[in-house]
Amino acid sequence: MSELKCLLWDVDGTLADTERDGHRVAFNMAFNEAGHKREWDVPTYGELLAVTGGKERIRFDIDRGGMHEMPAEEIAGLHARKTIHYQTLIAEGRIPLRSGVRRILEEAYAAGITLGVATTTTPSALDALIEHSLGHEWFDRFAVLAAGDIVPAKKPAPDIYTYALEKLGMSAANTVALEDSENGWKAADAAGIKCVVTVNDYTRAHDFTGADLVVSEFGEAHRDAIEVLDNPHALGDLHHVKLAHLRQLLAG
Ligand code: XBP
Ligand code: MG
Repeated sequence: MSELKCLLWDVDGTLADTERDGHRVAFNMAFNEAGHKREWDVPTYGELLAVTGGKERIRFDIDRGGMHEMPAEEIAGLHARKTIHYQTLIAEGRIPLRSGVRRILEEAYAAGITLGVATTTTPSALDALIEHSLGHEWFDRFAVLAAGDIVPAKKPAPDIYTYALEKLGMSAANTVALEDSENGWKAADAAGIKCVVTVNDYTRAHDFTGADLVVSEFGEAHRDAIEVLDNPHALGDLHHVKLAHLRQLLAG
């Protein structure tokens, strides 16, 4: 039995549905601008999401014959342009937070729970989402923003979670992770952190066997009840996910 002291948040797909209408669109803008005859449509991008990290995703598409060969510096340049396009899309306010995210964040912050981010996304892309979707004050409210190439191995490796815990001086036993994908859940699990999964259209069919709670969204009291896909700890009253449920996961 442990006390909940820390929440570690994934970003893409968890805080907001950034992949389909944010990252994917920005990749295509960068490809088009650079004269690459390549467009990642919605299903293709779903396949490519098996690989975390934008540069790694381009490399993967090259290796499977989707794009022509290019050196690492060119991939990095293409990805840098993609990140700029992504920041612009986010600044236009196109990507709202998912339901229940702000409520849980605010309740946890008010309760003195340490908040952190553990993501494979690029730091400047994360900054744009915080600034435009969450609000500037959240730069101070997150005690750590662990992102991108700060660790060599991206999710499903546990490294980004281990890094965040070390930075915070926090134990995995007092922490819950919030994730949306199989790679994300595996990363949290490999770091020994209990994990709540909130699925989206890209991740609903992923294998979350062993996750601590799997839901369609965190939800809100005034909206329809969320869909509970897996509830192995038998948490009660899951109309929407509350901070109390996250505490219960560690208490049980
Ligand atoms: C998701 C990712 C990222 C984004 C693209 O990160 O794998 O690569 O798709 O971002 P998470 P970059 O779910 O861990 O937040 O192009 O900046 O890598
Ligand atoms: Mg994610």
